[in-house]
Amino acid sequence: MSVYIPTPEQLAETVQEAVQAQPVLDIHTHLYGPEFGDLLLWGIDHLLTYHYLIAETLRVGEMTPEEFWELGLSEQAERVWKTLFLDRAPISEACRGVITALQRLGLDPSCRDLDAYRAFYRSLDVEAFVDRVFQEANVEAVVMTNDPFDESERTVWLNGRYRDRRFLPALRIDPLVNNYADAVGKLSSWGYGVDPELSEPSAREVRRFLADWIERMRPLYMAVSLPPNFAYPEDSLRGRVIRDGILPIAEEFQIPFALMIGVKRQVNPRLRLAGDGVGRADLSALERLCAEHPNVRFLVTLLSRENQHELVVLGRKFPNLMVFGCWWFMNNPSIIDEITRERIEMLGWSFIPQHSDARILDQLLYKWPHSRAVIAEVLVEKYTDLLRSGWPVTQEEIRRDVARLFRENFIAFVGKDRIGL
Ligand code: FIX
Ligand code: ZN
Repeated sequence: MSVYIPTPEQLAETVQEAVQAQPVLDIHTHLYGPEFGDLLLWGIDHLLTYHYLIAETLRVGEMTPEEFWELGLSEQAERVWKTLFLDRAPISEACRGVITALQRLGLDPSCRDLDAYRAFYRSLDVEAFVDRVFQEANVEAVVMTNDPFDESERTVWLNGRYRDRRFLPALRIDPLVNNYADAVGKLSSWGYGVDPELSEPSAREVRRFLADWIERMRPLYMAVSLPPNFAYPEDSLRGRVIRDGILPIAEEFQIPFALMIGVKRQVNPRLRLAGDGVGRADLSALERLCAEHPNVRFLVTLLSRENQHELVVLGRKFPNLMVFGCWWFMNNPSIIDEITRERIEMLGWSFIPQHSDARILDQLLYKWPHSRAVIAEVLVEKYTDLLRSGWPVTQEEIRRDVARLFRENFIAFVGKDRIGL
C-alpha cells in the first residue's frame, strides 16, 4: 500500500484547517437561548463588565469596589474601558478577548470609540445576532448552566418556554450540594418533604426533586462546582447529598455528573462575582468516586494548575472519567498549551480539550479562536513528531481525530440519544 507522506508544512496546514473547520460543541457556558429573555447577555457593555475585567479594573485601585457597584451598567463599562483599554494597552487575555470579538464583528478596534461600538450594537436584532455569532465562531451548540433554584430561569422551565436547541440544558445543583441547609426551605415550599438532617425519607425526596428536573429539563448532565477541600466520602450534608441523592440518580438515569473542583468562593466578597479564588484539591476524593461508582460517568475540570497532572493520571485509570476544559484561571494561552500537551501525551484523543465558560454571547467570538489557535499548534507539533517517527496521517484521519476532541467525545460520553444532535 502506498501512503501519501506530507511534508511538515503540508501537515501543519492540514491540521490548522481541520481545527478551524471543525464545528464545536461547547460543553459548559453560562449562556442562555433568546427565550430566557434578559438572562441572555450580549453587547459591548456586558462584554466590558465581564467579571474577569472587573477584577482587573479594581486591582488598579482607582476606585473602591463599593464606588464601582454604585455605577450603572454603562458607567461601569466606561470605567473598565478607560482603565484597561485607554490608560494602558489591553494586554491581558480577557482584555485581548474584547479586541478579538470587536474585530470579528467587523468593527475597528483601533478607533477606540466606545460609542461607535454601542451604535453598532443598537442596530442588531438578538435572534439574528445569535445566528451570526454561532456561525462566525463555528460553534454548533452550547451547553447552558441551568439552576432550578434560580427564580428567573425556573419560570421559563415551568412554563415550557425552552425551545432553541442550539442551547442545550445542564442541571446545575450547587445550592443543593453546597448549601443544603438553605435549600431545604425552597424544596419544602415546592412540595418536597425534606428535613434539615437529611434523613432517609428526605434523601428520597431529594432524588424525586432531581428526577422531576431531569424529566422537565432533559439535561445532558448534572453539575456542581466544589471547593478545594472537597472530600469523599464525607459525613457532611454535602457528602450525603452526593452519596444518597445525586449518585443513585446519575446511575439510574445514566446521566453524567460534572464536577468542577477547586473554587474558593468569595475570597474577596467586596468584588462580588469577581471575588472567587482558587485552591489545590485533594484528588483522592475523585479517585474514590470513580472507583466506587464504575457505573456513573464523571465529567471533570479542575481550577488549580497544580492538580492538572494528577487529573490526567486519574483519567488513565478510569474510563468513567472524562477530563474536560481549561477552566477560568486555566483559560490562558500558556496554560492551555501546557495542559493540552500533558493530556495528549497521556490520554491520546480521549479528553475534551476546552469549553468556553462564556457568560456573554459575543465571547464565543474570541474564546474559541484563542483556544483553537493554541490547541492547533500543539496538534501540529504532536502530528509532526509522529510523522518523524514514521507514521504519516491522512487528511481524513486528522479530521476524524480533531472531531473527537471538539465534538464526538462529548456526544459519546453523554450518549447520542440524550443529546439529540
Ligand atoms: O462555577 C462556574 O461555572 C464558574 O465557571 C463561574 O462561576 C465563574 O464565575 C466563571 O464565570 C468562570 O469562568
Ligand atoms: Zn462556569
